[in-house]
Amino acid sequence: MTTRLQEWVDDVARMTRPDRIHWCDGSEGEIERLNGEMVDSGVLHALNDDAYPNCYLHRSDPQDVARTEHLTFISSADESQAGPTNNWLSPKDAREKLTPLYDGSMKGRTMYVVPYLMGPAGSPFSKVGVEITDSPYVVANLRIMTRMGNIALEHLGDSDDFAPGLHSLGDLSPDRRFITHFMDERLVWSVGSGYGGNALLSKKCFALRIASVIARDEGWMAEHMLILEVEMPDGSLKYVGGAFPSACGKTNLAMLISPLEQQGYKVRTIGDDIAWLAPGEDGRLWAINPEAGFFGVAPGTGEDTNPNAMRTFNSNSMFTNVAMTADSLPWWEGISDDTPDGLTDWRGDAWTGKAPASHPNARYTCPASQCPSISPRWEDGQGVPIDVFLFGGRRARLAPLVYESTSWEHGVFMASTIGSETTAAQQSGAVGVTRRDPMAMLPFCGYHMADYFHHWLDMGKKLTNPPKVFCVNWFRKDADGGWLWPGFGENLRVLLWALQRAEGEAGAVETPIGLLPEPADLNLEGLSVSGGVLDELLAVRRDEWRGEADEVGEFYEKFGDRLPASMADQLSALRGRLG
Ligand code: OXD
Ligand code: MN
Repeated sequence: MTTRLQEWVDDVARMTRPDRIHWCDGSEGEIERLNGEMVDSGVLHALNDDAYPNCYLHRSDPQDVARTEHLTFISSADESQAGPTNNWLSPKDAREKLTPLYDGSMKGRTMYVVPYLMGPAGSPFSKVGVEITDSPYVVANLRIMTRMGNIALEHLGDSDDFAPGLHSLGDLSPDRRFITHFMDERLVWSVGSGYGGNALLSKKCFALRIASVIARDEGWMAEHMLILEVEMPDGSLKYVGGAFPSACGKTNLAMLISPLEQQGYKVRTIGDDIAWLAPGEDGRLWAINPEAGFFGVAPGTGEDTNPNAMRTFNSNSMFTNVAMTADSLPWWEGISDDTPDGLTDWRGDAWTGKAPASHPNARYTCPASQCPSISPRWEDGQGVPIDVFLFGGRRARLAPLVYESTSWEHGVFMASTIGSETTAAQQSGAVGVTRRDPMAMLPFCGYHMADYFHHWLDMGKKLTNPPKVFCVNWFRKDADGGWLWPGFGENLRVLLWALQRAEGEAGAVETPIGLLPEPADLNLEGLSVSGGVLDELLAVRRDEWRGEADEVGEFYEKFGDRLPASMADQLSALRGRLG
């Protein structure tokens, strides 16, 4: 172990004053002991051991059920480095505000030192983080979500290159809750929340916010993207990176079941939430999934929507804020058609039927290795070469099912404009309002978003064979509010068009917003979608898009003259094409 690590652990212990310090080794014995202790203390409930062996339910504080973006900060030296879309807290103010909250915060508790590795062991992409936490629930989740324990210390060797993260539950009050990122030190401080994205510092804090800054400096990319593999009928393997705002079905898309197996199209999962991507010597962009587990939204997950997820979390998994049946099975809206009698709701009370039994942001945490669709290449240390990027949000109108960019710059422009209706994954703000979410990174980019656009443009210059960029929208509705597109597995048909376009094999028509398929360009075999519905799914209405261009213009104003000139040019060119 390095001196830097030991010194940091000693400093934290002096500040937080735990009763005990435990260095996690990641062993089976350790997690068994820890889970047993949590069952004894009521932090976890063991679920039905026949149907869900080694699975547990955790009920969080009802005030602590989602990421809290308004309490999440970037503590870069200078406010302008954080940009207009992040909350900024000066490093000095952050220390002054948070130090008293950490002062003695671990008294009577155990302090866990949790080394973890992001990325496969031995991969040049992989990075080590160390989280100090007083939450055994966080330790158990980190053990699923990352390669945790000795494996990380071995990767670190005698290097000092690790990202430290300090987490304490504090008193769980939102009034004393802060999550901040000291960018110059690659350090995260989080206090006052035990919820996933606020407390599992490996995920949004390190693998996205901190990593996005490291990636900018080192010439790679940390993105809020799923990675999936498509095997074509000739046996070739294609790779898709997909960025969608939270709760738009990334996990379902990453695990989709091919409706075209008989035609020889197979789909496998590499990752469902985060991708680290770097240019290869071949001029392509190569990606790894730095995580080792899935932290998915439970409600809406069922046999018909995501059977692969159902097979992934039925052992060795953790459930948070779901309901429970009388037989101690986890339950949520969408897992079954019928609602069993005798449910206990997510708060632990007998369910009255007046509100959802599970929290809308209830989660499962499960090992990626258990996923039936996991690709044999998911732990390939070299990563996989990305053929196409998909960007999408939830748009009830306007955005067609799919459209393709005409250049890398146009693709970066398109990706910067995606928007989505807000969901329950964000604790603050109204649900159902459309907000712009460039590259689905708005809550996760650790620096000025305009500089992030520059970085995307620069990366394109380093790639002789960049991924083709597409926007998709599975969520378009008809006048009566019904979905136009069946979604789920059928989304493969859209992916296939994109992959064929990347190979120069499928047709497209030019429109003012980009290239669109005609219905005949899509593989629709076995799918019953009427011609009228397809026309509506692929409709581009100039008047609506003129309004959209105005909104994008307003959004871009936030960035002032830091916005790359070529993005402003793309917007004017769009306006020109719309007339
Ligand atoms: C997540 C999120 O939990 O994006 O992955 O909110
Ligand atoms: Mn996410």
